[in-house]
Amino acid sequence: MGYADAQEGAFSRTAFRSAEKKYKRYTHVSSAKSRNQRSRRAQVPETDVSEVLDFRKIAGDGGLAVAGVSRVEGYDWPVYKIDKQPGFFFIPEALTKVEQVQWATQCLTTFPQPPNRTNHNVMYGPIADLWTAFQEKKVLVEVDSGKQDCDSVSNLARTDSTDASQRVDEEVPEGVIEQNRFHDGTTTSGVVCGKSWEFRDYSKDELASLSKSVSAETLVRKLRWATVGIQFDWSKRAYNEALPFQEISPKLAELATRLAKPAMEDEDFRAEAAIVNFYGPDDMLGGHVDDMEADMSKPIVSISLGCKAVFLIGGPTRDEPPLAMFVRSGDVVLMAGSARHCFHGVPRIFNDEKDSDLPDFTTVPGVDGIQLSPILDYLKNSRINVNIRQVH
Ligand SMILES: O=C(O)CCC(=O)C(=O)O
Repeated sequence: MGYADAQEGAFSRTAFRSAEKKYKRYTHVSSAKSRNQRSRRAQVPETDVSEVLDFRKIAGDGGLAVAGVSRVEGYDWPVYKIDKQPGFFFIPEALTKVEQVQWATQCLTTFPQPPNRTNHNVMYGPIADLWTAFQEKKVLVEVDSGKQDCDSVSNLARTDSTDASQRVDEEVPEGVIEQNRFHDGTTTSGVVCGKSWEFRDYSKDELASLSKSVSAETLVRKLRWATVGIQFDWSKRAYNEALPFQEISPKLAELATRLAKPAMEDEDFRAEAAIVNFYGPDDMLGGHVDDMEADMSKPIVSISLGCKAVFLIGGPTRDEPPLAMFVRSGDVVLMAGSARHCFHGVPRIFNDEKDSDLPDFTTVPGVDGIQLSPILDYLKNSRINVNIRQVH
């Protein structure tokens, strides 16, 4: 977050950019050469993942030895460090299956609740009870509120990442399109004075007569981020403590403090803010540096839930070739010290059943009466990342 230099160099052929292109998802597209030629389907290149570091293989029975990767002593569970990345730690399977389901449930139900902001704020203002509305098949409609007050922070779209207009098309094989960028940089200010949005039950016929409406299902599908704890203003690339916020819950703070231990010296990590990223199959997060926290030596505690992904960590410039590694549901990455100044990103989500490496969650109990199957259905095609920060 903060994302210094996120746009810079996006056009140039840097080592980081090359790695993103190597791992990103390509999809088939038909290309008609001319009116008289038959359209043809291009060959989608297989992604070569042979160089992707797999910590589960390193931690597994017989432990695969990888040069430059070693286990950190002093913990009852496996914690790994990488010689070339001081301050970077990887904890495979840090969360149990029960914890993964519990936190995924929180991410979809509680974390997007106001006063926490999401990418939808900019268009619709605060949306309460999105997940419930999705379960009840509700529709968000624009209504006259009579109020004249407007959202003073209107431009909160996350603009940290390169967008689709920055594609380097000459490298894309003919007939293959690149996947959508995760954060599209949209900065529309959609909050109109005197109008607000409410969830309602509408029949299809009634909906046809409405000019402005969007289903809760679409809103869940298009949910891209939520900010928890001290709120972050993407347009200013800074925390905005003037915005109302709820403190990080003691349970999340306790989890983050426990997980952060390998990257802390003598004191305890204090969880003050978190960003929850929601990735669909075609989403990615472009290379960036998180540099908005006052004390950059403190770790970012980054939890993966749902489908497997490729995570890249490079150096302080995009010119340094990044290391690629798989992150699976339950894995935790810590970035502290000099690793905090390194470009990182997520170029690829694997949502195919054979590649997603989703644990079997069917035996896991649900949370607080919330129906589990829609949460598990969501996870089948998505990845959620919760990254927790100490701001001060
Ligand atoms: O999704 C991830 O694993 C990384 C997220 C991240 O780098 C960020 O939100 O700054």
